[in-house]
Amino acid sequence: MASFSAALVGLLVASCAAAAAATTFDVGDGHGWQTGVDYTDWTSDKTFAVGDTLVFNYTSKAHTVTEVNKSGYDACSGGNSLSNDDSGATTITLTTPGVHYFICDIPGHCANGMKLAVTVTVAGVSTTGGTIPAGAAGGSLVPAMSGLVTAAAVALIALALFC
Ligand SMILES: *[C@@H]1O[C@H](CO)[C@@H](O)[C@H](O)[C@H]1NC(C)=O
Ligand SMILES: *[C@@H]1O[C@H](CO)[C@@H](O)[C@H](O)[C@H]1NC(C)=O
Ligand SMILES: [Cu+2]
Repeated sequence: MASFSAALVGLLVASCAAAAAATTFDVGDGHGWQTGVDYTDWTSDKTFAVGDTLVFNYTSKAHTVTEVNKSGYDACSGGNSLSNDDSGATTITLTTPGVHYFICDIPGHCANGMKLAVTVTVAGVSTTGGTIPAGAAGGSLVPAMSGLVTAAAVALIALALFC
C-alpha cells in the first residue's frame, strides 16, 4: 500500500510539474516575429522548460522560422537547418533541454535581429516545498482505512502541496 501511495504521489507531482511547466510563449509578444525586434532582450526575463511551446506570429511567406545549430545562429545561415517553416503561425514545442536556435532565413532578416536563442531547462527539477516521506501515508493512518481512502488522502495532500 505504501509503495502504491508513493507511486501515486510521484505521478501527481510529475503531472503537476508538467502542467506548471507547460507555458506557451508568444515570441516577441505584441511585436511577433519580424525584423527590428531584440529577441535577446525578449528572452532575458523568461525561463524556458521542456514541454513549453513557442508561437511565432508573422505574415505567411514573409519570414521563416528556421531552427539551426549555434554555427548557423552565429553566422545567420539557415543552410543546415533542423526545421523550417514559413506558414505564418509556427508552433515549436521545446522537447529537449539545451539551447535552441532559431533564425529567419530571408536574406538580411537575421542580421536585422531575427535570431532567437532559447535556453531550455529540464522541467520539474526544482520543485519547491517538501516531499512526502514514502512511509508516512501508510504508517500514520488508521489501518482500518480502506486503500482507496488512503490513496484519496494522499492525492489531496499531494495536490495541496504541489499544485
Ligand atoms: C499576429 O500578428 C498580427 C499582425 O501583427 C496581429 O493582428 C495578430 O493579433 C497576431 N496574432 C496573435 C495570435 O498574436
Ligand atoms: C552545425 O552544423 C554544421 C552542419 O551539420 C556542422 O558543420 C557544425 O559543426 C555544427 N555546429 C555546431 C556548433 O554544432
Ligand atoms: Cu524575416
